[in-house]
Amino acid sequence: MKRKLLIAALCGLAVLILLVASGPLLVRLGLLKMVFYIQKDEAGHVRLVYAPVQPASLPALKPGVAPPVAADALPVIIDTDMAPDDWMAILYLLQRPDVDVRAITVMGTGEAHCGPGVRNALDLGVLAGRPEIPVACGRQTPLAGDHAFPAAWREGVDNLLGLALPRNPNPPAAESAVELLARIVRESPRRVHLLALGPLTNVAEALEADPTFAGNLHMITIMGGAVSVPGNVHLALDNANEWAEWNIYADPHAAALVFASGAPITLVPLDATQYAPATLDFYRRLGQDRTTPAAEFIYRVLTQKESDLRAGWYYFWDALAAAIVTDESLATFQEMSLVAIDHEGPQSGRTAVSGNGHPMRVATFADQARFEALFLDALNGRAP
Ligand code: AGV
Ligand code: CA
Repeated sequence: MKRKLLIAALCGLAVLILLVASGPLLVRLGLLKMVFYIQKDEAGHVRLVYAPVQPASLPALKPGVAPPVAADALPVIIDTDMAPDDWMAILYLLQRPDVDVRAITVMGTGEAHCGPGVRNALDLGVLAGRPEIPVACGRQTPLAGDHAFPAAWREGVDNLLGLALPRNPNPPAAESAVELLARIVRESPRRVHLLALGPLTNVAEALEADPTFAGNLHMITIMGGAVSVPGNVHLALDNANEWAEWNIYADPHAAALVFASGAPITLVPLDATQYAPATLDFYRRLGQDRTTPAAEFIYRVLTQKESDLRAGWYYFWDALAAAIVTDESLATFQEMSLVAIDHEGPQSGRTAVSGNGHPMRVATFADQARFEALFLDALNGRAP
């Protein structure tokens, strides 16, 4: 009996090894689009996954053509940590004729590291026909504390989930992210809308460095926080912090400074983004409707994320915040007085309602169907 079990186990192991070992070869031969491989999951545990690989046979993406920027377009700076849904938010805004993206700033405290994050942002500019948009990076450590994103996530976004973009020949901006933010806001004849899609390290530093910065902004729209719903760091970390959302958690002191700055703030927390899950249905519709390099690239991104879509734990967090910048009627808002808890402890990074808080506009609901329609149209270059 014991012997039979042993033989069965050995056979199972042999089949497993064969599958893992032969996968890359079969993919190269074009015989396999899915492959078993060993991956670290969100908590850093090693697991065996069956997932699509970037087929070497995927055709290279061509540079896209930008829509002409309207004369009265909204000037926007995107401050981003260059995660996959940040790519979606960036491409959404670059494809909208009513938005003029003036700069992209990357913080070194989010999901991407500075080098790959800046490279990928420059290359997204090519994909959307805007290779001249300046891109700069900021500091690599939070203003306080040491909360970092999981290494496995950082590796995945740094290498574009194994995908490729057309190369941008332009170098990164000569300025730092904070210098670029401050200069664009100072020089803009119209007040700039700042869209913050990662930890608030750069935004806090710009507010500190330039006392005129807050007053010259039209609005800071922040994807971050969780007010009346659980946070999301506990889903990936084995900690008991059920309150914090990643972007606030990764640099809580920066968030506290931004909240207290007096700048006009629209917060798009998990309360609102829970209404924008990345669904298989949307993925399939995009599959039937992808006529631009930007739409094709996001289709490839979602293909790499297909198992996350099936599991229901991927959201269009940042793309929703970007869409709200262009069309406020997508969301329902409430005025709230909030603090970002920035001391170390089980609630570090929480965004809480408080009598000592700072007034801001908080999105608490989003219209999923209208968001998806706007997103699909913009990716395909169909003007609103
Ligand atoms: O908390 C949402 C923020 C967004 O800016 N990011 C992802 C978006 O870019 C962090 C995050 C939370 N859950 C994640 C995240 C997950 N499961 N995978 C990757 N990033
Ligand atoms: Ca982000």
